[in-house]
Amino acid sequence: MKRSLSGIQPSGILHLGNYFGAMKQFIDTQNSGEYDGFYFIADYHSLTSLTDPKALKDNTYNIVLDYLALGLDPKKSTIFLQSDVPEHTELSWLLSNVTPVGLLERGHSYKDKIAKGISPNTGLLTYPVLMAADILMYDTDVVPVGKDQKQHLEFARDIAMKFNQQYNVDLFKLPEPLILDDSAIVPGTDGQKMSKSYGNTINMFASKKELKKQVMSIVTDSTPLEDPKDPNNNVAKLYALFASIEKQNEMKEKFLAGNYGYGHAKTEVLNAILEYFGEARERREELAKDTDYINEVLYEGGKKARAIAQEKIMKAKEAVGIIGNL
Ligand code: AQP
Repeated sequence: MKRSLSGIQPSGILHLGNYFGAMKQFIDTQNSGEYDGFYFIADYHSLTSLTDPKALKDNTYNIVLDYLALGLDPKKSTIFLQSDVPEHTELSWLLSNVTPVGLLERGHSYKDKIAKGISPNTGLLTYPVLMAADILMYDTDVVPVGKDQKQHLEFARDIAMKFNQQYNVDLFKLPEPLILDDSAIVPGTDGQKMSKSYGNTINMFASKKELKKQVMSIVTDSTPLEDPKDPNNNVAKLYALFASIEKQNEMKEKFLAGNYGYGHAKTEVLNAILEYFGEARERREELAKDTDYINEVLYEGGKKARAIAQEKIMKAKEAVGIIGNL
């Protein structure tokens, strides 16, 4: 059976971009029965941008709830915390020594964050090396991710090849990205990539009041109500995530005809979100009452992942000539 692996950073609350870009595919691959799925919470990665310990703890717990409420099943998939498998950081160090700094400096995500005025720490630069370790540790075949992560996947392949070549081993498998074209990059309320760190998210499990506020804040132009509007505006793009082709075309026609305002369309988007995530929202409320169950899921998942990681790190250390006695 092929192995699928991916993670999400607990750097904030899960949003539509995380869901349609990544999470939905975790669940679809799990339910296809064709993959052995490993899905983790990238808590070490989130330290590159998050410095509030309480927020990190809350976000971590929230993402596990999201995973479970949206349909990841611990009986079928391995769900764990990155930090429960310290071998990830150990492997990251070994890999960093075959990774040219120039490669990391060319990272789109790194460059985008700098362009946004974020002052980079070393972790932000070396983020793709830790990500390569996450993936290569488990002989991963496919990595379901959003399009923004495509380059990081290429880095993971480059790093694997470099390590295998340098040490003349066949230790790391080359992973393939699994990217769905129609939700490759989900736009945020401002039309740019929806991102926790850009403050432009729509969080499907936010309170209904907050969700409404987020949807109503989708940026539109000032075309008067009665005039025709661009049918590919930000509101229509987000509606497309939920609606059938027929419904999408209906909305486009209404925009072209005029007398259909952005406010009307936003209300349709809000209703679509509430309907789409209605059941998951209820399940999530139930799951939130059972902290023991959440901890048990993480404990079991961590144990299973760690056993695999311990074997792999021994082989990696042996390849580079590190003698481990313990
Ligand atoms: N807007 C998006 N469209 C499609 N996919 C997206 N993903 C994130 N945003 C979009 C996918 O979600 C997965 C988990 O992402 P992450 O949280 O690990 O990192 P990220 O891509 O950096 O997500 P954010 O929200 O932009 O986080 P911050 O702001 O903390 O950097 C990935 O598979 C990603 O492709």
